[in-house]
Amino acid sequence: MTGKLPAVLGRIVLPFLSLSLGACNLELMNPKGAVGAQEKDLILIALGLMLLVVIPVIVLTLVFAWRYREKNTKANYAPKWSHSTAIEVVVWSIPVVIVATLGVLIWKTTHSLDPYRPLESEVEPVKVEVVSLDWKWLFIYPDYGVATVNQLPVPVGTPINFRLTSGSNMNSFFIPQLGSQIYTMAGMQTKLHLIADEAGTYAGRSASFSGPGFSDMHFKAVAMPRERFDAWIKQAKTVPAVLDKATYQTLARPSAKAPVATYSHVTPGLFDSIVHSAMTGSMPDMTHMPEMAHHGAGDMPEMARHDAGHMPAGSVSQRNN
Ligand SMILES: [Cu+2]
Repeated sequence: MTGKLPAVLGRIVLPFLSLSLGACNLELMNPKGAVGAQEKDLILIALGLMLLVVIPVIVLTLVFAWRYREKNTKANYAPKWSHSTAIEVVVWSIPVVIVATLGVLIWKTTHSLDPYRPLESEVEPVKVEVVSLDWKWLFIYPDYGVATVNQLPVPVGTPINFRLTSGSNMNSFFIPQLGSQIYTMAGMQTKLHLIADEAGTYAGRSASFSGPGFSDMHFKAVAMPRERFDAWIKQAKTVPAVLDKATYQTLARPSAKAPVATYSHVTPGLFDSIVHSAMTGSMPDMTHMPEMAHHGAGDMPEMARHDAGHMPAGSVSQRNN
């Protein structure tokens, strides 16, 4: 019995640990965009600061255990010892300095890496509207009127301004190599700003369990040079499939392992109507919700309701930059 336990632990825990660590570290430690790179630095700095405590504690534990072992007659024997100002100073001041440093660092980066904060760039951003569905990702490019499922082509070196919502369960949108993850929730809108600095294909996933099809809820973010992106848009506009209300409702039905798809035309305002439909329980007209209907969702926070983009352009752009 006792002999079996470590073997079982080894068989279950070790592969799991190496898998999870391997999967996370490789991607998080190998960022391909400015946001991801800053987050990598932040992780490493925070890790280093905490190791300033952890490593001495581990080393000193071993040193003390060895030095004050029973058989060592050379070590001081001090049964009455109770206080050392020097030790108190070290034990308190180092953690205070570390906590203060971490505090300042986190305060600053919480603001500089705020997912809602638009990225500074000379390049005009590309807008993408993300809808998490059971169990697939829908990406709408409102400026181009095209949409994709489970594939996210983006131009390199261009800020991507995401607006995100969910057509059903709560999910978490995450492209580890590009940076911050953010939640998607039905009836609400979240925002995220990312950039890819290198061309390549990056894994995207939901980082929030959302049901039986969740394990296959992957997508690929494909960062490509601007010319190739423009060519892709041109090509996408020739695809026969269109994303209208009926197509969306079919797409929104639960299904696992949804294949990559492209739609050449998206009904304008689809994203906003998906946000609103979660509040009213029905799929409204694509144009605009009657004021009664969505203002009747009394339990929604004011920001969330009015962040949905149907406000007069001036007031929205002022608040949202
Ligand atoms: Cu409103």
